[in-house]
Parts: sequence; structure tokens; C-alpha cells
Amino acid sequence: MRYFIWMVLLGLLISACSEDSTTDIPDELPGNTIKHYNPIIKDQFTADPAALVYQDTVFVYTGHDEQEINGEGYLMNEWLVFSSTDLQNWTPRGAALAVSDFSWATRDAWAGHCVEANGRFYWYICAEHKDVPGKAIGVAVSDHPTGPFTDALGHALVTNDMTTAINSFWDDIDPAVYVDDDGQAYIYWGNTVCYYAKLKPNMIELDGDIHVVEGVPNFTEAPHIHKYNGQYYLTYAAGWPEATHYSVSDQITGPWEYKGQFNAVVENSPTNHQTIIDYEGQSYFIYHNGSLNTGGEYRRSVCIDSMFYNADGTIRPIIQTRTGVKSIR
Ligand code: FUB
Repeated sequence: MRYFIWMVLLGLLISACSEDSTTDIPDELPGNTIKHYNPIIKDQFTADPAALVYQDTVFVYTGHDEQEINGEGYLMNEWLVFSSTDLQNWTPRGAALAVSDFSWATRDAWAGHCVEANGRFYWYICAEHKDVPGKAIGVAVSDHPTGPFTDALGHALVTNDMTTAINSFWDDIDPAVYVDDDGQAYIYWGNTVCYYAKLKPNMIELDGDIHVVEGVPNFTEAPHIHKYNGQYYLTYAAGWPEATHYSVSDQITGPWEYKGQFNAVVENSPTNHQTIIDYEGQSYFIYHNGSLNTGGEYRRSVCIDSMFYNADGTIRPIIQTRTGVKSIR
């Protein structure tokens, strides 16, 4: 009899576990009314978020993970845009840009970053170059945050032969642009090595040399600059699987002082790609994981959680949640 009861209990446990691993994330947990707002997009796989606050709206620019279940490698042909004014309801604004919009690119719509400057919107992207072996960085421009975007140059802004700190085909990925208070823009990017350069006022040409960033130990990729209380924060994906680390500086060009990890490895994805915004008096950390049903390394999902600082300006560890953030309306 005791054996029978144990077997029944074991059966119930196994069925509960398998149900959990094959069921999509529900909007509400059974028995209560807690809603799951993470991931923010539940009907397609999204990765590598970059966020822009423009007027009263948050725009999130993402890659589109199109790999099939159990498929190997990134399959990414286009970038998507979503918008929200309450951080819980996200409106799809379509596939505003694709690899095919860049005549010099062949595949791999990897991480990008869209910023506003001089009343226009510049979307820096990474894709495989058709003539210069390796990844390259390009830039598209639009008069509206949701497009239509067109290639601003007709050629890449950065190609693999322009960066020689390491011998790699993918050190020119993950562009992130910061427009400083005086209007000067800087572009950061990299894999294994972190690079930066000034941008000319036209936003589509480098102004001077490409520099290697020091003071970002264990740098893997996904550099991102933001400012808090007059200090610059360079956050980045470190190690493998990636966690998010950061360094701070009084100047955007460094020297950078390493501060450590503030976001742990995410659920079901070895990559970890962040963007940070302030919106209506609160800081937010937007990232991706592989938590959606059938998700994983090549089928990721964008999430948002709150971000807090200590009094000394250090970043408190991010608490990754399924519930997401409170509606601000
Ligand atoms: O999505 C392709 C690559 O994976 C990105 O460029 C990296 O940041 C990592 O998330």
C-alpha cells in the first residue's frame, strides 16, 4: 500500500514538472491574479533589446530569433520594434529593418541600437559583410522612431579590417551609441575586445581613431553606456554563460573603474544582452532570456525588470521576475 501511494505521488510530481516545462507562461498563476508580464513579447522570439525613450513612449528595438525548435545557430534576418507607455502592454510596430535593407550585408541581424539625434532616428546594426569577411556595423536612418528606415550610407560604418586588436571575424558586433549632453555622440561595440569611437555630428561617420576600452574585465560583448548622477556606466556581458557586469567613469572615454556583476546568468540562455532606461522617475533593465515555451539559446525573449542604485551609486543586483514591472499608469 505504502509503495502504491509513493508511486502515485511520484507520478503526480512528474506530470506537474513536465506540464510546467511544456506549457507556455500563463498570464495568471492558478489560484491568484498575479499576471506574468515577462517576457514582454509572447508570440514571437525576440533578443538583444535596445530601448529609446522618446516623448512619452518607450520604444524597444529587438532582433528576431527565427530558429526552429532544436535548430542550431542564430537565424536572424530582421529587427523588430515594439512600443509601450505603461511598460506592461507592448504594441508591435513591425519589422522596421531587415538585413536585405543593407546592400552590403548577407545575413545575421544581430544586436543593434537606435538613438535620436538632431530630430532623426539612427539605428546602428550588425550584420555579416558580403565582401569583407566577418561582421560589420551599419547605420539606418528615419524621421520617425518606428521607421521607415533606410541605409544611411550604402556601405558599412565599421568593417572587420578596421579593427585589429584581435584576429576575429566577430569583434565588430553589438553597437551601442550614447549622445552626451553636449550633443557629442560615441559608438561602443565589440566582442572579446571593447572598442569605441567618436561619431561626427552627422551621426553616420566615425570622427577620428577607433580606441580599445580598458577597465572592463572579462568583457564578452553587449557594451551599453548610460549616465546616472553625473557618472558614466559602461555595462556589458561578461564571461560565458554571460552575466552583466559594469564599470564607471567620470568621463565617457574613461578611465573605467570596474564595479562587478549586477545581473546573473539568465534562464535558459547563455547570452545576456541589456539596455537601461529611465522612464517617469524609475530605472529599468531590459534584457533577454530563454524562458518562453520552446525557448532557448537561439529562441530568446525580451524581459523588463526594475533597476535600483545604492546611495554610493553602485547598482543593486537585478531581480529577474516573471511578473515584470508594475504598470506606471
Ligand atoms: O543575437 C546575436 C548575438 O548574441 C548578439 O549580437 C549578442 O549580443 C548575443 O546576444
